[in-house]
Amino acid sequence: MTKKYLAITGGVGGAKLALGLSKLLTPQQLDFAVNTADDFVHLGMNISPDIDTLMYTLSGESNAEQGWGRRNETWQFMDALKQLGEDSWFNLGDKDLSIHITRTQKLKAGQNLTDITQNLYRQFAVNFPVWPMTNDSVSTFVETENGDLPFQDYFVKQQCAPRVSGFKFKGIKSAKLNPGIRKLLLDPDLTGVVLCPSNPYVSVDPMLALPEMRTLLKTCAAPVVAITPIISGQAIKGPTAKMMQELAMPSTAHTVARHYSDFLDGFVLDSGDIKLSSTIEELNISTVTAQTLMVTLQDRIQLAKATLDFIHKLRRS
Ligand code: FO1
Repeated sequence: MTKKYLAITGGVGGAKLALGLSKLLTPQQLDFAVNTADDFVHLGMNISPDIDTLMYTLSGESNAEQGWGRRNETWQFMDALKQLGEDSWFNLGDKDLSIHITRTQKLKAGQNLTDITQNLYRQFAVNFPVWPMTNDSVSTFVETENGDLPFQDYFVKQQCAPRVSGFKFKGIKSAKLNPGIRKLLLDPDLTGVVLCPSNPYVSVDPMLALPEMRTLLKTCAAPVVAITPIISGQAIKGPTAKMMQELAMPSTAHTVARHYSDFLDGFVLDSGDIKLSSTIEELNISTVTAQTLMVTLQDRIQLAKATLDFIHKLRRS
């Protein structure tokens, strides 16, 4: 029987492991569920950063230094916009614009985000089924010392500087989990679920907050395994560790494992954090160590392999 995995991913960090998994598994074996709570309307366009980051990463089109946006990008639109004195804090490359304009037009014409996304991925020769977490509109707001900030305002405009005290996912209660994700999580032949190393609070939590999602993860037939986004107390990229400190939690892999402890079967932590294994196992979560820093493509593939091996071990035990 074909093995079947679901990888749950947010932005740049998650996409790195997603690429590793895509090199080991076929589109028949691997689906992706993607966060859409970072999505926003900017300059009249519907932007879906995590969907696009995954698409560019899997197709080899991503800007490797930034992690987001396209390689060999040009910025004439942004330069012209700046000359007009208009809003230029969110950088939209000339080639990248074609995606936002296409998405906006098709949403306006009544297509749903899943169909639009899957068609765009096909144009980029990415054949893995990709499921936006929902077709409905959900927006993350970061609760800060300066009030509630829309996610991209906090993340890009204010460079994650304001102190964080919590998060809100506007629209979450009435949003429906994507039926494609629901179907996979109910499949008795599902082999494994991988929670990629994305920010637990702003990339993964919106997906977990969708009605049904947490229960489906608790009851699905397959082991659910998360990979740490924190190595030796530091986030490789992004504000995860800073958020933990501001939320008065230790910035450790243990905090991440505990965050998912109601549904998690296994946790991959960095080899340098091996001392945390026993306290994570006390949460009834199996652990394995691996090199979780992904610099090269080989690192991504190796971590993906360690994750899949771990899932198989958990299935046997
Ligand atoms: N991140 C930035 O730090 N600065 C930007 O100007 C920026 C523009 C941008 C445009 C399109 C896109 O798909 C992503 C973009 N990102 C930018 C990344 C994005 O803010 C984050 O990747 C996610 O929302 C967090 O996961």
